[in-house]
Amino acid sequence: MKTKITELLGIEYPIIQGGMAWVAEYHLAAAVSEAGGLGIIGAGGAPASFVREQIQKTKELTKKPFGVNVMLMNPEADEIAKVIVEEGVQVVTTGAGNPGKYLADWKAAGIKVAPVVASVALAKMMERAGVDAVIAEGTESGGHIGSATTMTLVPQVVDAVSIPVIAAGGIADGRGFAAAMMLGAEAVQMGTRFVVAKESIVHENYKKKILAAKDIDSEVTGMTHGHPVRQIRNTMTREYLKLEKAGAPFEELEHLTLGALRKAVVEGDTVNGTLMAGQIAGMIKEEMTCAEMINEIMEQAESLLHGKA
Ligand code: TUI
Repeated sequence: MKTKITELLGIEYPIIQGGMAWVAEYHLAAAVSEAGGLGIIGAGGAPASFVREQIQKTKELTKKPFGVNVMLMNPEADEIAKVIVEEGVQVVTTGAGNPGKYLADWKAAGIKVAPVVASVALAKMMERAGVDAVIAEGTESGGHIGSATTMTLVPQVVDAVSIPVIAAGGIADGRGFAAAMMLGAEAVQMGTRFVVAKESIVHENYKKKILAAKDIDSEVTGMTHGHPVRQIRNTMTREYLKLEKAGAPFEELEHLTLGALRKAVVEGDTVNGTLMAGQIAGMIKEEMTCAEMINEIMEQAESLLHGKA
């Protein structure tokens, strides 16, 4: 399938992997790129040296394009921005902030840049700053989120900018993909479905929680402190929300979440860990390879979009 995004990025299918902290490491990124999508290394809160290693390992596994996601709250974001240029990375996505100060260097290096936006205002600002595309991410997504839904955000961003729009949040099969195209998107970004990919290194306990999740099993913590994070309900979220409701200060709440994503992804701690996942987790029932997922999604979407379903 050809779209403005497959042409821009030099990929086969308009499916981009979310830049998930801890989860989106080189095995997953390489597998998605090898399957014809765009694999992404998620820098998350990692040091720049770790990101460089991840880039080098991905290059050993695939000759196809891949990208790096810069989580802009990372204290080493400046160094990571430089590593990306030095290593000749072809595509950058960003999250949790405004990447404005890095754009000149990235564009001078010929890097394609697609920031995540959660509002029309930021999408327009990013277009003016010269980015190549924007990722309109709805509140259905896992992890750090904005407040608009994918259904409302994507068409409003499409109407507001002339650059291609990538839809994200709540998309995990060919129906969601086709719907995103109907809203005017040129590609989709998926996170939660790739967490349970066979190539994903995420702890089996975490994967089982996603596979067992029902439609309303996610919860948003941190709303009162301006850092809302969607994750699967567990002992930690119950405790967090109880304290948050009682007006606990940020420092006390932060204590609960510090290192909790690592606990979930690496140690498989589903009680005290942060099981970030989107609302679509309830629909994901099977662990598959990235190639199987992408092929299934594209087949379903093509038949829907061509009226054959
Ligand atoms: O960034 C994400 N999702 C994430 S980042 C993350 S790392 C983390 N780890 C532990 C606790 C908390 C976070 C986990 N999930 N998605 C992209 C995204 N960006 N969603 C929303 C935004 C966003 C919000 C506001 C982007 C820009 C923005 O505007 C800021 C500004 O300065 O204008």
